[in-house]
Amino acid sequence: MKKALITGITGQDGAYLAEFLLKKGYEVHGVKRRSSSFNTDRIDHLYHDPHEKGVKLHLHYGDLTDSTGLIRLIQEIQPDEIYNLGAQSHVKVSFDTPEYTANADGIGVLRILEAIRLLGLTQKTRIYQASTSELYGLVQAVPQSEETPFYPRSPYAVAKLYGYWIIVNYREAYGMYACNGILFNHESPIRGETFVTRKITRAVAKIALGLQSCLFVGNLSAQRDWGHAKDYIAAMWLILQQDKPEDFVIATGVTTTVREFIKMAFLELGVEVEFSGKEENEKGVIIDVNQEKVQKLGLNYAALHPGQTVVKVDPKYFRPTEVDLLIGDPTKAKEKLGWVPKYDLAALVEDMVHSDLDLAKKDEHLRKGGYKTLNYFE
Ligand code: NDP
Ligand code: GDR
Repeated sequence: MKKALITGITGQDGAYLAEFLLKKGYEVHGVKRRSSSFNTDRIDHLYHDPHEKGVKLHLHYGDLTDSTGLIRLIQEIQPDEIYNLGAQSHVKVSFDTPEYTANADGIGVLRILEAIRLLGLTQKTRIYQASTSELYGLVQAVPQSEETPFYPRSPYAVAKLYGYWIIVNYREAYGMYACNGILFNHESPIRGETFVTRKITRAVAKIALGLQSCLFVGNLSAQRDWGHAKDYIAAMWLILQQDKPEDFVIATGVTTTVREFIKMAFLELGVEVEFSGKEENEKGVIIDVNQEKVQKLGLNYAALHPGQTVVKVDPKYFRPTEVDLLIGDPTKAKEKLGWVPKYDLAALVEDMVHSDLDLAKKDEHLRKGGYKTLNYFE
C-alpha cells in the first residue's frame, strides 16, 4: 500500500486529493495546523476515530514554518509521495503578510526538500509542489505554457517563484523526483469563501433568497482561466506517476472576466444582470427575472426587482499590483498525462451556485424556525 503525505489537507485541494487517494487505496497522512477552533470541516466525512481498525487517514499537527516537526513527521511516515499543498494562498492577504507568506510558501518548500535529503529518501519519496499561474503575473505572452517567462506580481507569487525553482534545482542537483504543477485557478463548492468565485456564488444565493442585498467586489475586468478542483487534483496525481519528473501547466484554455462570472452565476438562478459605469463606479443591476425559474427554485421573488443594484465596486478589494489576464495552454498535460478536464465553466458555475443555494436555504430555514446563532457573551 502506497503512503502519501499531504500538507494543506484541510484546504480545498487537500480535501479533494485525500478523498481521491483514499479511493485509490493509499494510506493518507495529512498535516494540519493547530487552531483554536475546529478547521477540519472539509475532511470530516473522511475521518474515522483512530481507535477503529483499518483506518487509512491519519492527521498530524505540523506547520511548514517548523523544520524539525516536518523532519520528524517524514521520518515516521516514510511517504512514497508528498503533495505540498500547504500555503498562505490568498494573493491579496500576501500584501498584508509578506514575510509570513515568504516563509510558509517559499522556504516551506525548501524545508520539505531538505528533510527528504537529510533522511536519505531522495530516491524513494516523490514530491509534488503546488505551483501557480500567478507566477506569470504581468502578461508576457498568451496562452501561458511551460515555456512562458515568469513575472510575479505579489508577495505570494514571489514566494511561489522560489518554491518553483528550488524544486527544479533539487531535481537537477540530487536526481529527486520533484515536480511543479503550474495550476491555473480552480474552484469548487468548498473553495475558500474569500476567493472571488465563492464570494460571488455565496452572495448570489443569499441575494436570491433575500438574505443579502448587494455584492461588493474589486476589479471586475480581471480575466481568469477557471477550472474545477476535482479535475485538477487528478492531474496532481498523474504528475507523480510518470517515468520522468517534469513540470506541467494545468488549465482549461478558456478565460473569463470576473464580471462575466457574476452574470453567469445570477443567470443560473434566472436573474439577468447588466453592468454599467466605469471602474470604481461600475455597478450591476437586475434587468430581468425569469419568474418561472425563480419560483421553481423557491427563491424570493420580492427580493429580485428589475432595476435593483446587486453588485457594487469597493476599491478596498483592488490590489497594489494586479494580474490582468491568465489563460493557460494545457497541451503538454493533455499529450503526456492524458489529462482532460470534465467540467467546463458553465458546469463549474452550476455546481457552485446550487451548492451555495442549498447552504443558504439551510440558514434561512434555521432562521425561520427561530434558531439563532448562540451568543456566548449575553
Ligand atoms: P487553501 O487556502 O484552501 O488551503 C491551504 C491549506 O494550506 C490549508 O489546509 C491551510 O491550513 C494550509 N496552510 C496554510 N499555511 C500553512 C502553514 N504555514 N503550514 C502548513 N499548512 C498551512 O488553498 P487551495 O486548496 O486552494 O490550494 C492548495 C495549494 O495550491 C496552495 O499552495 C495554493 O497556493 C496552490 N494553488 C491553488 C490554486 C487554486 O486555484 N486553488 C491554483 C494554483 C496553486 P488551514 O486550514 O489551517 O488554514
Ligand atoms: P487569485 O484568486 O488572486 O487569482 O488567486 P481570487 O479569486 O482571489 O482573485 C481572482 C481575481 O478576482 C479579482 N477580484 C476579487 N478577488 C477577491 N478575492 N475578492 C474580490 O472581491 C474581488 N473582486 C475582484 C482579483 O483582483 C483577481 O484579479 C487564486 C488563489 O487560489 C491562489 O492561491 C492561486 O495561486 C491562484 O488563484 C491561481
